[in-house]
Amino acid sequence: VYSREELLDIVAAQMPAKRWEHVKGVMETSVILATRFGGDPVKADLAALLHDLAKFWPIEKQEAIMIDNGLNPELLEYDKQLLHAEVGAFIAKRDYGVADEEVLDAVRYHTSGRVGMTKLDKIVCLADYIEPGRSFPGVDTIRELAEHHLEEALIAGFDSTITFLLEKRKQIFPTTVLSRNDLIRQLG
Ligand code: DGI
Ligand code: FE
Ligand code: FE
Ligand code: FE
Repeated sequence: VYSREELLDIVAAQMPAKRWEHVKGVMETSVILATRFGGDPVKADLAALLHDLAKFWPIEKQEAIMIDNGLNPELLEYDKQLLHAEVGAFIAKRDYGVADEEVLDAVRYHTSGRVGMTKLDKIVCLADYIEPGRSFPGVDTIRELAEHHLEEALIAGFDSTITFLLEKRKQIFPTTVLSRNDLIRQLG
């Protein structure tokens, strides 16, 4: 089991400096959102620290980890950018000794979301969209929504991803759509 200080160094070593700046932005934003929306800031900080740990690992290595360990085979049919979330949660548990399943789930579902997202899942997924280093069309609208409305902001985040994928003529991972629908259903 590693301390938070040790994990900071370990995670930073897995990625280029620019991506590490993103991770620090997600940590900072996750803690703010947890405080704002009644989440656990300690878990939010840890999940944010871990969320992209495998993002810059070679895709072949990510695929091998998925296959060798029987992780969600459906993911292998879609964009390779989806794998790092599942692989990150697996490595955090197996190699970094992270045992908190709520934290591991927030890492696992930070890209696609899931039906029945926990508050921690929502916080990390939203922070990933709006951390200070992010710039994409519509990000400021999502930031404004995030001042008061966790779910509305997250729906806007998923909408921006789905729009981006449509424009690029990419496949949409069904869970991404199901997560968005589930949030809309919850709001009524
Ligand atoms: O890892 P990050 O870049 O910080 O953000 P992320 O984990 O949310 O990854 C988003 C990337 O995944 C983005 O380039 C779009 C791509 N992607 C491909 N298919 C899907 C998808 N993202 C989502 N949410 N859903 C998909 O179906
Ligand atoms: Fe990610
Ligand atoms: Fe995301
Ligand atoms: Fe990220």
